[in-house]
Amino acid sequence: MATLTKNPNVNKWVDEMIALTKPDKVMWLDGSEEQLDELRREACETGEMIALNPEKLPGCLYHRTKPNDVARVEDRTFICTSKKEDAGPTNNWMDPKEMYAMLTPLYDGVMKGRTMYVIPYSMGPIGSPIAKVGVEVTDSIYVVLNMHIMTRMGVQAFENLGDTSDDFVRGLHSKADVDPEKRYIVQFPEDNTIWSINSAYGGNVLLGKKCFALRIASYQGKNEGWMAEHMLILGIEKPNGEVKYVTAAFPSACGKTNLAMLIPPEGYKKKGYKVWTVGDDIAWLKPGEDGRLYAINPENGFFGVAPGTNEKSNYNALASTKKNTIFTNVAINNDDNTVWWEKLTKEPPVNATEWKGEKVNGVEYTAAGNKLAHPNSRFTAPAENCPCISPEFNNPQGVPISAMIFGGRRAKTAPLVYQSFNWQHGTFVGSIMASETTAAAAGAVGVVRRDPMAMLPFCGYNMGDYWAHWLEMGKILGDKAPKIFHVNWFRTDDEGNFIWPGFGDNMRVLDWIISRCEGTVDAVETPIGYEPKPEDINIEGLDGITVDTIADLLTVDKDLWLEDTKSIEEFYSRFGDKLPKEMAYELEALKERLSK
Ligand code: GTP
Ligand code: SPV
Ligand code: MN
Repeated sequence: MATLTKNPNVNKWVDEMIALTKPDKVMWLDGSEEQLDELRREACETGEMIALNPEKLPGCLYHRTKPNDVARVEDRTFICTSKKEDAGPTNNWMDPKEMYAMLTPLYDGVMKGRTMYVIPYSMGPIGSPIAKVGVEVTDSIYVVLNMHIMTRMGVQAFENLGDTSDDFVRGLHSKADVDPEKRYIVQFPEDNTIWSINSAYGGNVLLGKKCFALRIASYQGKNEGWMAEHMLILGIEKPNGEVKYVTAAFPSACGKTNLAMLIPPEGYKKKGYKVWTVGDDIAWLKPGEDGRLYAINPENGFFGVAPGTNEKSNYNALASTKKNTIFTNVAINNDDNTVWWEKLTKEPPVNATEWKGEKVNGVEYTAAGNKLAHPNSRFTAPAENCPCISPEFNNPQGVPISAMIFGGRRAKTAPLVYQSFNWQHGTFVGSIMASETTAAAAGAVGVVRRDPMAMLPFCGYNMGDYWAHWLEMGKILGDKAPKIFHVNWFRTDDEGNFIWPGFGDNMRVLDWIISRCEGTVDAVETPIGYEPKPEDINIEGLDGITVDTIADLLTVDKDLWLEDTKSIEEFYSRFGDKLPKEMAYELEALKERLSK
């Protein structure tokens, strides 16, 4: 099939990829429904995908990946820059020449007997000055159908690129044999190139997402004066109709999608508050003409964690999955050919197929302690399905950001919310983030690790240089910079139960954050930052939560924090002279305030 673009840079690169992987056929994705339907039909015929109940879940497809291929693989993810120090101590590194030499034989002829799909896509609204173009070649229909939901895919992306530009990200993916021993997810930031092989799962293969929109884009942002962050974007509409936008960076599976689609508690709804979703995972941020920081969501859909999502916990996310959605590694309810996952409903289906494909009695199976859906099972849902999608979602200019929020899962240390003293201190607050690990990446779950700005697995260059870039952006933005906050929804009591109700009630914390941005509420100065007075968190209509509970959620245990500073110091020491002196200064200042 003929190429879709005159751009010689694209055509030359695709020809090279064809010569390397030797597919039987090449198909350029123009984005038409006709073409996509042909692929859906083919995938259902071969069993790669399963069509779900057309009445209850119209246009929805099911897919299961190999049990060895269910999450991102951080130990097999590389940043290949010519100098090792440019990747930094938190990334796996290999010399680009060596990496290309090692991977080339794995790709040689890998698409023999297969079709190569060439996917042009835009990250960000077509025509946005912040958007960028990528081209992914892949041998997986699953990837094509997911990229269709997650990005603006098709010929219009080439129109955005133009006939001569070389500014596109080159993504080469092959599922190959899905061999975990030969699985590599490799970024070459200096070449605008991503090579991914032997996986067919999510963040490893939808190359527009973590590989481009965070790893490559963070590197581009440093060089071009903007930021690519692992952040949701939401708008809070006040009763007077004014909308304030905030971003929030939480590590994987720590509540971004939930916060982005939050439904305010009754009391707030009655007053006229609304929440609008702009993005649930990634934000690209750039100073606008008025000097403020503007954000776009480079994605066009949600690749969300399924388990735990239900009518009550996240109504809007669930509603987004009711049509034209792809489900990966959830369970099937065989009574009506729909899907199920843990906590979707109280009772699991009796007549179920668990995520690996075995037919089981769902009630007995879960009673024995098994999970029907994989903990990192996901839905890929079009953003346009979301009942609270922001009217600004496609605004090419993005939305102006008032506050940036960091957060993680901490059982004890971090309080419910605090505000940084200023941008530099806020950068420090982001840099010392820590969180318990989740099922979103392969490896142990529940281990506390440092995860600066929720970017540990996603920063495409030296994290020390990344902090320097944050400081630099603060200088450019000056007094127009967003205010920086930190939250923790996950403090537990002595029995290990979450104290804060979370979810929709997080609106109460957002309310305080917005009031701080507007300068309409006071705060208490603590060694770690400004905290609310307990009575300033609105608890109206909350069962079992008193002002004392809030006070408890806001305590700063100085001994625990001093203990924590030791681990920060150890973490910082890995960066050597790449650690900005401002960060070292902030750490010393924190220690001093805690010791007083
Ligand atoms: P990625 O897509 O991996 O980046 O995850 P995410 O950050 O979007 O996380 P998501 O919103 O999907 O939430 C992950 C898990 O956290 C789910 O099991 C939620 O039920 C749980 N969660 C989200 N918000 C809250 C909250 O406010 N309180 C509590 N206790 N749990 C929450
Ligand atoms: C994450 O792990 O942060 C995700 C899922 O959003 S993945 O696309 O697999 O990276
Ligand atoms: Mn994510």
